[in-house]
Amino acid sequence: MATKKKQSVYSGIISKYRDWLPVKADTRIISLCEGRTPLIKLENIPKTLPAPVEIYVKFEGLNPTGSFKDRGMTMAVTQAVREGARAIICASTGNTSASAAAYAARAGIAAFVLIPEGKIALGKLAQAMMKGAVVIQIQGNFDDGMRLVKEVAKAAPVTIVNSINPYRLQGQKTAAFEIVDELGRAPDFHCLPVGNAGNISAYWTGYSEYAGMHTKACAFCTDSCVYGDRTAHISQRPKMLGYQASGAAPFLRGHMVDNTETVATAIRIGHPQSWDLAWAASRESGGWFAEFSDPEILRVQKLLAEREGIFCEPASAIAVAGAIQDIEQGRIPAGSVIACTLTGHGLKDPDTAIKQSSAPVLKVDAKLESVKKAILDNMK
Ligand code: AN7
Repeated sequence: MATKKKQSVYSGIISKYRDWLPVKADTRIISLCEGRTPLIKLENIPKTLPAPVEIYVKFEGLNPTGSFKDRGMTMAVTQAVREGARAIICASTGNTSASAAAYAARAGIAAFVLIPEGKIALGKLAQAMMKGAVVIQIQGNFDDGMRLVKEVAKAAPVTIVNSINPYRLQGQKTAAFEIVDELGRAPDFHCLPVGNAGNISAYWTGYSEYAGMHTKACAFCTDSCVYGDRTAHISQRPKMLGYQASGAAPFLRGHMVDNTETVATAIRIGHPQSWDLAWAASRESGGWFAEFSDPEILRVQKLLAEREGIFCEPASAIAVAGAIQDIEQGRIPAGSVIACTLTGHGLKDPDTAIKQSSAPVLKVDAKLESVKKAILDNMK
């Protein structure tokens, strides 16, 4: 009998992209098999647009904790454990806390998470609580939490795992690698939501490294590259398009914002930590920023769910809202290949989804006739 060939088991982004990451050979990797998320080509929404384009969504909601944060967290926690940390800490609008809690649990260390009271989606809070993080609700917003975390990390033995930790962006840049590996090229445009602005900076680093270049966003390449010479995988990098909620849009205002409000609580951030890096990504790539109101964000979240069967959280939908608007306004030309990052899963925030859903939930008698009538009355 022929022996079965041993399959190689996928074990996360560090193993996959090790040559591109600051990880030593003997380092214990803390992973939950994050990454390898699907790049889904939209089929129905593009047909409604004035110009023929290809739109792909990178569904990062399918990471182990339901958001893109896992890519950065595997790196940050792996490094923290290597340095002997016994506790990690972050401020969070929700997803970072869920991810930090998961990777800390995996590593067997403590996680402390500071969240804005009443402004975090239920699914995210449930994750942090279940995974044993110490949840500290503050009577303030994310920006207050971030300030406190920086202060407390100077006074207590905790490692910050927010994206000011340079290992975070290193992990997150692997999403750009995956897109190129799959498409065989870089997209012409890359659309994504911007909160703390770490992710847009990370993608730009990833695309730049695959183009054989280096950016300011790579804290590990100062004068010379720590990884040595690279042959370019791609000849062109995408224009980076960043979208914000109007109630939390410092990149549109041109300065930090103090009073933030938006239904997209994930990106309710007025003092982005990667301000300079994100501006660099935007300028170097020839991209731009734009903003959307809460009703527009929710409309596109619903559109993706209804027309494509893809359920992302409100903050994520803003990437597709941006792509649609820029195609309609001609800023993205016909024939373009567009990638949109759907940063988090819709199940993170069931309250917002149910509140805005117009889908009828019918109540009928438990009888064949009643169920049959409900079906015939509601055929598309
Ligand atoms: C779904 O969890 O900042 O611009 O504390 O959860 O890299 O900050 C979340 C951010 C987009 C913005 N989409 O990314 C946190 C946090 C979702 C997010 C962003 C976040 P960045």
